[in-house]
Amino acid sequence: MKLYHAPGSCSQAVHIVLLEANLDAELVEVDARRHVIKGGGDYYEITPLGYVPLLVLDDGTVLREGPVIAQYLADLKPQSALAPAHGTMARYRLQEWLNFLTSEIHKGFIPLLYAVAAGKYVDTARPKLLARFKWLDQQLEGKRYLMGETFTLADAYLFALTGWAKATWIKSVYHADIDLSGFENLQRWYEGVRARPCVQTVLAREGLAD
Ligand SMILES: N[C@@H](CCC(=O)N[C@@H](CS)C(=O)NCC(=O)O)C(=O)O
Repeated sequence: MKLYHAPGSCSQAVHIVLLEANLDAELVEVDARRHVIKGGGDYYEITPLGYVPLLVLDDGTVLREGPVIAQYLADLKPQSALAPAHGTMARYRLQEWLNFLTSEIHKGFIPLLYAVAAGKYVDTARPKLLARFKWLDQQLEGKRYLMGETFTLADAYLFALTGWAKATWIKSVYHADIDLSGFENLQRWYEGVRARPCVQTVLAREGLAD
């Protein structure tokens, strides 16, 4: 398998899932802003959509969309418990989280990340995103992870996205300018995920360790 990814982007979630599931894949780094492959090559030749993550299986099958790639990987190793079994209510709960994260948080960040180009839209986008994070903070009350005691790929996804609000590299490149420090459950959860050995390894590999 080959995973096209960009450090610190949403593909970080898939990178975490790979390690948590103890799976091997060749990592191919992409500059997602310039759409070039590290070491040379036009990323648009790999995918006309131009975005990461992208998984290419050994038989050439291409799988796209982070939440789907993450589920595919988790299902290769059910014993990792990164995704509950298909057909169970818990699986639907996981998909509920993934859809929320992708549409409400991931894409909710976009106007902030591209604030200069977004103009006034950022004034409505920021409170909306903050409201979503506030709700997330409430959901994490008394819980170790999003789905309870077990770390799932929803945690990996939220971790990558929450990093966008915290990371100074984001502030220097984009203008996210969103303060999550008041959300205590979210902060506790974030530190708990960050301390996981696989997450530490991913952050180090992506050049984002403290
Ligand atoms: N719907 C896609 C969106 C992926 C996405 O937005 N990737 C960003 C990085 S977080 C990217 O590669 N952006 C470059 C671009 O859109 O040109 C998914 O969920 O996998």
